[in-house]
Amino acid sequence: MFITFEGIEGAGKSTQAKMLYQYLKSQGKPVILTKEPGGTERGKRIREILLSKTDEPFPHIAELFLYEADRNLHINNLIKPYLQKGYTVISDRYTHSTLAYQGYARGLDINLIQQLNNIATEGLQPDITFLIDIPVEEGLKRITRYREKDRIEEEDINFHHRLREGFLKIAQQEGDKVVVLDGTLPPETLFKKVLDTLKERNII
Ligand code: Z5A
Repeated sequence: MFITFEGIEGAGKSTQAKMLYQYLKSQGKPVILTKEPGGTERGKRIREILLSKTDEPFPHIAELFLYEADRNLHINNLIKPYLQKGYTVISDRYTHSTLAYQGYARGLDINLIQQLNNIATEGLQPDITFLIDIPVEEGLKRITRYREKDRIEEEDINFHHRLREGFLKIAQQEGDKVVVLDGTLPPETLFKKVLDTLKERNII
């Protein structure tokens, strides 16, 4: 099974992804936790290019291609091989992030991104996606509490509002493939909802 977590910065998706990984591991299930960008060796180098700050302009198309290149490495060198070995793969971010960040927030063409997502993933879609939704101000407050903002997090507040709205729109369009959860709930309450959903759908 392939499970992805999505959301704006500070939503708490990494926390939920880790909790699920630890839970499945404790049950003796074969499971791997990974992330985008940077789930592979080469991907880590791409991540550094994407998130570091320099004075050189970063055209949106160049950024988009790097996320898709990272994804294609991720699919071929990690996700597919582990799925073939019978592992559950949990990814902290995947294609919905590109639609939300590069599409809805940056304003690149949604159809173009969908096409590139299909090429990069070679058609591999998650069995389920959890969108952890949280108000923008709350998410940004959480991240500035524990670390310095990266290049994308420094975008203006309207960027972050477009991002959250974009994620919600994607979830609405994708129906029950994307489960929206309230990220303002305590981590344990949220995690119970994640587990209940996965059990109800016979995913775990
Ligand atoms: N990006 C993109 O533009 N296009 C793409 O296609 C892809 C990605 C794949 C990756 O950053 C960046 O790349 C990201 C999108 C862009 N944007 N930025 N910047 P990243 O991987 O470094 O960071 P992130 O994915 O944005 O994660 P994050 O900011 O660290 O947030 P999070 O994973 O949602 O949250 P967390 O680490 O679980 O928790 C954040 C804090 O909140 C922490 O102190 C927790 O203890 C606390 N927390 C967590 N859950 C809760 C609850 N439920 N209640 C209260 N407090 C909580």
